Formats: sequence, C-alpha cells, structure tokens
Amino acid sequence: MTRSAAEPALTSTVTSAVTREPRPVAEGVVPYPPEAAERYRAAGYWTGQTFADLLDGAVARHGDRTAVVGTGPSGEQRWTYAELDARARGLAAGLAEQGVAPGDRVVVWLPNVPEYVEVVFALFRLGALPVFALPAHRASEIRYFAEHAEARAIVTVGRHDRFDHAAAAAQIAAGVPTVRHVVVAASADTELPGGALTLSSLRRTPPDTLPGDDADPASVAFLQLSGGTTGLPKLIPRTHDDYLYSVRASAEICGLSPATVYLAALPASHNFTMSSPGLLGVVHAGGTTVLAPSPDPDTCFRLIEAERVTLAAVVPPLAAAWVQAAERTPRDLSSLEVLQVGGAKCAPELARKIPPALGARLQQVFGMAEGLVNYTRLDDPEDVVRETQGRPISPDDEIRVVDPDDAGEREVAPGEVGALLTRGPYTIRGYYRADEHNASAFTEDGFYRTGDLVRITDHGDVVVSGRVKEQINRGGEKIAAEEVENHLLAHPDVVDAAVVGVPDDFLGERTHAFVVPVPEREAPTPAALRRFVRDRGVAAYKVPDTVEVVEAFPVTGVGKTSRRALRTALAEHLTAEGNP
Ligand code: AMP
Ligand code: DBH
Repeated sequence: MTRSAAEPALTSTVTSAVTREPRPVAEGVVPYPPEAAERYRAAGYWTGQTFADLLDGAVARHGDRTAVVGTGPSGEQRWTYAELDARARGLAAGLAEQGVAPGDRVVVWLPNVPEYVEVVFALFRLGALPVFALPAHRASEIRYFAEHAEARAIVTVGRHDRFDHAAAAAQIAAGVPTVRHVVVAASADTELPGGALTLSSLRRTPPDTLPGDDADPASVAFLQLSGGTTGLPKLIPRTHDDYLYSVRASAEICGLSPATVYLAALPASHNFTMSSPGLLGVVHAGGTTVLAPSPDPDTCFRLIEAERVTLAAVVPPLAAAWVQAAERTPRDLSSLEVLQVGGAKCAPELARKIPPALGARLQQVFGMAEGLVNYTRLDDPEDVVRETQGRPISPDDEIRVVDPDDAGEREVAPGEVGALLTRGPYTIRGYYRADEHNASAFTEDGFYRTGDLVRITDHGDVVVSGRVKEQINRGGEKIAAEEVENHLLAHPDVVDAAVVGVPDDFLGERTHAFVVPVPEREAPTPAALRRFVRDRGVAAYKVPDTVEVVEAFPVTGVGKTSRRALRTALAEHLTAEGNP
C-alpha cells in the first residue's frame, strides 16, 4: 500500500499479468438500418448533437448557473456549468496523458458524488465511453463489465458504504488484460492500492480542444446496463444521436427549465436518473442537479428543503417510504412540484397517496435502458396518472402487443394484455457483443422483446400488468433469475437451483431460491447459502431474500425446471402458513 499523496508517479499503471489492446467498440454493435437512420434524421429526432455539444450548449447559455450540488470525498461541492466544464476538460487531458484514448471503454463505478458528473463529461470530452456500473455492484459484476467491454480503466471511490471499492477495483484490474488504470475519487490522504491514481492528480489546465469535440454523433457514446434475463447483465450501446433525442424530448415532456432543481435520489448512473429526464435533461435545460448520497427520506427531505428541489425521481418502495415520512417531517417540502415514480409498477393505491402527502404532482415513468420510455403527462387527468404508466416519448415509437403464447407473435385485440415489443428512434437494435442473445431478444425486423406484459387503454396509455421474462423486479432493482442460480450452483453441495420472485408488500417482489442439495451429504443451511452468494462478490440486492432446501423441482413436459410451478407451489405454501 502506498500513500497517494506521496506518489506523484502519474504514469503508474496497475500491473496485470498480460496486457492486451481493446478491440474497437463498433465490432460488437448492431447498427440502425440506414433507411431507419435516415428517417429519424429527416423527422428531426436525430440532430447530430453529441455529448460534448450538450455541455457546450449549457456553458454558452447558462455558464454561471449552478449545474451540480453534492458531497464527495472533498466535501460539499457546488459547480456552475463553466466550472463543471473546466473540470471535465482538465480531467480529460489528464486521462489522455495516461493513454486513455477516444473509443476506449472506462467502467464508471461511482456513488452519487459530484465527481461522477465530472468524470462522465471528461470521458465524453475525450471521446471515451463510460460503462455505467451501479455502486451496489461488486467484484463479480465489475470484472464482467471490464472484461466484456474490454475496458481500459476503472474509475471508482475509496471506501464507501463499508466497502473498499478502490481495493476491489485494483484486484479486478490485475486480472483483466485490457485494464491499465484504476482512478479513485478520494481525498489526498486516502490509502490507495498500489498503482491507483487519484482523480485530483489527473486534473490539468483545461485545454481548448479535445478529441470528443469531433465525435461522430451516430457512434456509440457509452454502454448502459440492463437488468438482464439470462446470466449476467447485458451491455447496451447507445449513440449520441439516439440518446440525446430521448433526453431533449424528455426534458420537454417534463417541463424542465433553468429553474429546475432535480434531486438525483436513485443511483446517478441508472438510466432513469440519467435520462428520464434525469441529470442530462437538466443539463439540456440549464437547471441544477442535486446528488443525494442516499435515497432515504431524512437525507432527501433535508436536501429538498435546503436546495428548493422542484423535481425528484424514485422507485415505488421509496415513494411509499417518502409518503409515510412526510406525515411527520419538520422539513419544508413546498418547493417539490413533481415526483416521478418508475422502475417498477406503482400501485394505484400508492399513486393516490403521493400528491396529498408530498404536495407534488405524480408522474409515472415506465422506461428501460434499452430505449423506450413512457411518461404520464403533467396535464393528464388524475385517473390516467394514477392507473397507467403513460405513453411513449416519440410519435415514432412503434408498439406491438402480441400473444406471448403464439410463436407467430400475432397482435392481441385492442385493450387485451399481451407481450410488449417495441422499435423506434432511441431503442437499440441489439445488445453489445451478444449475437446469440440478440437472436431471441429482438425480432427479425428489429423490434425489442421487452418481456413486459402490458395493455393499451383507449387513450393510448400503457398499463404494465406483469412480465414473461425470467427476471425479478425487486423494488426497481432487476435480478436475472439465472444469474443468481449460477451463483448457487457454484456451491459444491448444490446440484440444482431455481430463483423466483414472490409478492412482497414493500418491494413489490422479493427473491426466493429453491435449492436441491447433493444427495446423501449434509445439506447447507439457508443462511450458509445466502452467505455463499454474498461472498462471491455480487450486489447485495441479488442475494436471495429467502432460501429453501427441497428434494426435487417440478419439471415441465420437456424436462426443464418449471419456475411457474415453483411459484405456484410457493404461493400455496405461503397461503397455508397464513402468510400470503
Ligand atoms: P432494464 O431493461 O434493466 O432497464 O429494466 C427495465 C424494466 O423495468 C422494464 O422492462 C420493466 O420490466 C421494468 N419497469 C420500469 N419502469 C416500470 C414501471 N413504471 N412499471 C412497471 N415496470 C417498470
Ligand atoms: O427501470 C428502468 O430501467 C427505467 C425506469 C424509468 C428506465 O430505464 C428509465 C425510466 O429510463
């Protein structure tokens, strides 16, 4: 261990056994067909704007306005757009000196600190591509992102949430051949693992021009994550053109202006917080983003009062916690105009309580990192806001609601429930480097199979009623059943595992794992199995809430484990216990 302050060796790199050059990003990307791209340009959706242009625009129009407020390793920060840009340019220059080049992927593994915004725009200025990890991710996910994206660097924090991110990042970097640098947003006296650099040591005099200023707007700007349904999370390649269209249109739908003060309560790198309209929508409008270090009502209510927050975005369980806490808070929440709820279904009963409890309008948001985002509009009648998940952003968002049991994917009758397929000007045509998965996740004509069951009301609003995908939505945090099953299967005393979602009053759904132990050996206890999964270095929200050791699973006609039968068996079991 060395002290960063005493280590000016700025060219230091992490030592990895073998180093390898990353391949160009475009190799793993399914492009929009030329005729679709032409149509989206002609319609005025794709304007040729890049992320560098987005920040340029904000600096030109709102340079002296406050862009970002938050507390990071160096204490509370409050940056204007001009200051944010100077920092981003200076950091971009420092990263370039280290050999981070245009097109390189960089895993951004940061909590809600102001440096997050600086790092992301530095990468855009450089023409490097952020890979947006969540702060809750652990070594198994981060290693996979770094390997799959062939990342050049990992940017993280020191100790946060009782976990040493920097140490974990250094360990990952040592095993991934393309990763050369670990950059840590940490105060100068933080102990850093050998080879890691502090962010502050990379800050240079801001140069006037940087490679990202000439980025191709049709190229991939970053890799976003999907909760996924199989194995590990999928990486989602988003272009400047497609993403910024969704950002500008979202800012308009949500009525953003320079007076907007947006509270980023969920992780900043989540697609909702980033773009619906999120902190990028705020940059477009010249407003202020306040980064909340935690989404709990105490922290957020304090910030709403202190910063006169006008807009915030949360998942349903948080909305419920805020509603409860609002009853007895001494804080003045009167500045809050709109609370957005999304990421998981907002029950109509919860929707009803939000406006009176928080003195704010509700906006439901049904979105996905793959693209399509739906909003209830601010002038929609109350019942639409309460009962539906809104309408798509774009007139050119194509929606098909099809029979999930029909191989031909015929559309259901209007108003009936079916599986949602979508295609449009900001929905991807394929996951990154995932040919095999893409063959099932997309139709031949480029529709994304969302895996959601929906119906469309007479007025064209979407109501989410369930899903067909093997994914658990634990209060907005998506869990691929298969990923958790694979961790359980790694246990030497486990022969089979099946993970299902069960109803939960607070989270909407929680995870339950069925495990078949190796016969004639002592079965591991549920507590030991949960610990085993956690110790494999996965995000805490993926550790099964409950584990049940069983002798065998029900199987389907073709001999596959039937998760549906397991869910039914579990429901009966819970009902029998008087615990529905
Ligand atoms: P991801 O693909 O990981 O970005 O997760 C997107 C998924 O989250 C959607 O396909 C839905 O299953 C779910 N989701 C997001 N927002 C809502 C919402 N408002 N209501 C119901 N489900 C939602
Ligand atoms: O859950 C999501 O992924 C999500 C929810 C609301 C999203 O990606 C979005 C808005 O953009």
